[in-house]
Amino acid sequence: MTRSTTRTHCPYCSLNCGFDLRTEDGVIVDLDRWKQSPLTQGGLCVKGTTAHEQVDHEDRLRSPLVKRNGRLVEATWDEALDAAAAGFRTIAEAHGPDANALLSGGSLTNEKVYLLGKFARLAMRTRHVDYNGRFCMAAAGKANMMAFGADRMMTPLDELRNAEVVVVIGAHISAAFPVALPKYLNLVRRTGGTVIVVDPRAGRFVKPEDLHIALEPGTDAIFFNGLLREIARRGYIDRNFVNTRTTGFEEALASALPFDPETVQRIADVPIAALEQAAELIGGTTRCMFLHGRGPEQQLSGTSNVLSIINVGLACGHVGRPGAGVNMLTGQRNGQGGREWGQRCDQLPAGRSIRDPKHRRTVAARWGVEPHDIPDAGDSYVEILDAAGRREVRGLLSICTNMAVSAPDVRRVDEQLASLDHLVVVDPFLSESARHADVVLPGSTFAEEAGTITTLEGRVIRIDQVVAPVAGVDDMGIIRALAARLGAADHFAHESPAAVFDEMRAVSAGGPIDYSGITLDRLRRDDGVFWPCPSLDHPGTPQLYRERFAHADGLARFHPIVPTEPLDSVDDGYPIVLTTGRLLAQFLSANQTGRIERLQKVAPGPYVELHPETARAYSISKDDRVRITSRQATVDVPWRSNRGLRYDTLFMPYHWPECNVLVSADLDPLSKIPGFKYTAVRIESSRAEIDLRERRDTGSSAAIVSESKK
Ligand SMILES: Nc1nc2c(c(=O)[nH]1)N[C@H]1C(S)=C(S)[C@@H](COP(=O)(O)OP(=O)(O)OC[C@H]3O[C@@H](n4cnc5c(=O)[nH]c(N)nc54)[C@H](O)[C@@H]3O)O[C@H]1N2
Ligand SMILES: Nc1nc2c(c(=O)[nH]1)N[C@H]1C(S)=C(S)[C@@H](COP(=O)(O)OP(=O)(O)OC[C@H]3O[C@@H](n4cnc5c(=O)[nH]c(N)nc54)[C@H](O)[C@@H]3O)O[C@H]1N2
Ligand code: SF4
Ligand SMILES: [Mo]
Repeated sequence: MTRSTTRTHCPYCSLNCGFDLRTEDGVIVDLDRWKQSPLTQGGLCVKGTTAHEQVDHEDRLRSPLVKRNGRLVEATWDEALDAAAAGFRTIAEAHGPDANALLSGGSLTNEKVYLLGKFARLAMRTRHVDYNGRFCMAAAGKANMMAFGADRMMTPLDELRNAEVVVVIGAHISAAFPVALPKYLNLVRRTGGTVIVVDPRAGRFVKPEDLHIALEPGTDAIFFNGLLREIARRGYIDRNFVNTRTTGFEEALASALPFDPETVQRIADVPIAALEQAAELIGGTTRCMFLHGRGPEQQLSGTSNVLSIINVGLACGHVGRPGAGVNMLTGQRNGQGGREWGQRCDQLPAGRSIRDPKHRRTVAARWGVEPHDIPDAGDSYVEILDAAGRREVRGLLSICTNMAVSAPDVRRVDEQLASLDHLVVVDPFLSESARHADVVLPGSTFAEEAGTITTLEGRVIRIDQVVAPVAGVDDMGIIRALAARLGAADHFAHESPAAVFDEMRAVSAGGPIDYSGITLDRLRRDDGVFWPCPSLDHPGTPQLYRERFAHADGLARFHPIVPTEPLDSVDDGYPIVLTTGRLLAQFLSANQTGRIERLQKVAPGPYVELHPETARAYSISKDDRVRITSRQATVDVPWRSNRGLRYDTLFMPYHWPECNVLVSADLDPLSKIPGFKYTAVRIESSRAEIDLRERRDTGSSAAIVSESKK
């Protein structure tokens, strides 16, 4: 028997907890904690301890599938790859290359992200390539680019040790970042510091001694404008920092002046005393760290919401000093690298802009093409699906994303996928989206590939291959095989992920996201390396912006914020806000975690949370189901009581399609992120008999009842 042990990282969230996987004769048999793993030090949540169970799972796709007579049937790799490529070729010939599109994901390694961006531009020759970070980090990334000139967490999380005040804004730490972060918050509390939580719902991580600001959903910019005004009134502006390191303060402050404490109380439902206390705590310390999650970001005003938080951080000078920072919490394991390496519709690799002629020239030279061979910027994720609905996009390659659960207004997504002439899905498991596919190619899991990942902190780490791909070919092999069939083999001749990484380092040299000094050997030796790292002897850059920001003039920018009403706002017909998010035991569309028995037991299917008083007001009793109607649709689900919620707010975990049936596909105009965190709904008790919807064997007892008229 051959035994071996390989060090790797959890495939789910951006904390990237490390562990060792033990194999016997090429099969994973167990997992050992890696006690010194960066950031999380051997910690693992229940998803991590079971992550390896997906690799050899009986549901794994072990053979490609092609649609024949309306049914997906097994095919050989050659048949399936030929059919996949032929579909894209036929569409391009008849309707032009922009009639094909590619959608991908932030769970892919940096190498695959890079190859996919290149594949879209040089093999499919389409403008339309985007990825699921559009649903996730788009608003935070856009705001960080606007304010600071770069898109990366500015302070490594270990600086939380030095923080006196931590402000957690719309991040559900106990479910979404369950390892390391709760410990840091406890440390802050134990050492006499304060945790401020800005969230309409109190997650388990919120403690009685914290200052919990249960604002009305969708009102972050109002609250943070009010906070800026109050901090200025109390004389807490760091004038020296503002004068020497930033521009635009006066305009930002002017935009905040209408938001006096009474106005904030009236619109955002934040008590005047709470606003004053927050202003005193945040303004009165030099060691304050902001951590924001998707709460303020997945809104139609997501970008301005984040900018309003940044305004407060900059005004107090909470940047670049010990225990300080305005930090976004990236979500997927490679949510950071996923937005760096060119799979975004407006971006070339290493954060280079597709619209900047100099960047186009640099990338074209490395790729051995002319700048005009690289297509222009294309559409974002939801816009690509919309174009499919209009039959402007007719072919779609979907790899590592599951829009039939995760995109807003999923019933419309089902129609859009059905109206495609050609859908190719690459996924280790048959997903809801793959049911619409013409060709399904078995994708790889984390254990079947090598490469690099960039964690939420901006730390580049290394993934080693543990076992051979169960279907015989891995994702990179699929990309290469398709490229060859589309006549672009020369651009994808890399022998290994390491060769891809070397090309990426070269493309990044001297650019905004510089990996040129990072080598796989360094990643093996160290705890990872933070970018930018421009040379082999450069130590990497854990802390950004100590002396300058990434804008050409080195200054950060304030932005005036004019809060807007949510488009889908509450009214008499839809008086309650539905907000959505995560459960500890499931990951995103649950296509992986939903197959792991231990996780399914804890979180078997959809439900909605109501405050018990809200349930009483609507005469909903314990065993009733709740019928929820939004302007999109109606669903029927079981409910659970949660005293940590506002009376006028419901929470629904999003891991099952019942949730996004309700959410509209409207977008934040600046970042094109959907408003997953705010849907106006009405509720009633539902005791009616209903048809149960078929869905894996999750034991889901939810039902999608009907479509409501807009
Ligand atoms: N277990 C688990 N962990 C995960 C994931 C998973 O699927 N499962 N996914 C990963 C990914 S991709 C991501 S992006 C992260 C997401 O991490 P989080 O952003 O922490 O996760 P969410 O559950 O979406 O929680 C958002 C929080 O915002 C609050 N909120 C809702 N509306 C508002 C509002 O208007 N304003 C404010 N201030 N708050 C509001 C909600 O009550 C909730 O507490 O998690 C990562 N970690
Ligand atoms: N209502 C609501 N909707 C949301 C959110 C919310 O808070 N509320 N959150 C949004 C957020 S933050 C995100 S990030 C998106 C995520 O939305 P999705 O893009 O749907 O994310 P996943 O469910 O991870 O889908 C990834 C798919 O790729 C497969 N996969 C995983 N790893 C690999 C790999 O290495 N190779 C290949 N080929 N396939 C792989 C998985 O099996 C899965 O089917 O959802 C968003 N949708
Ligand atoms: S899901 Fe996140 S917290 Fe849980 S083990 Fe994996 S990386 Fe760690
Ligand atoms: Mo995400």
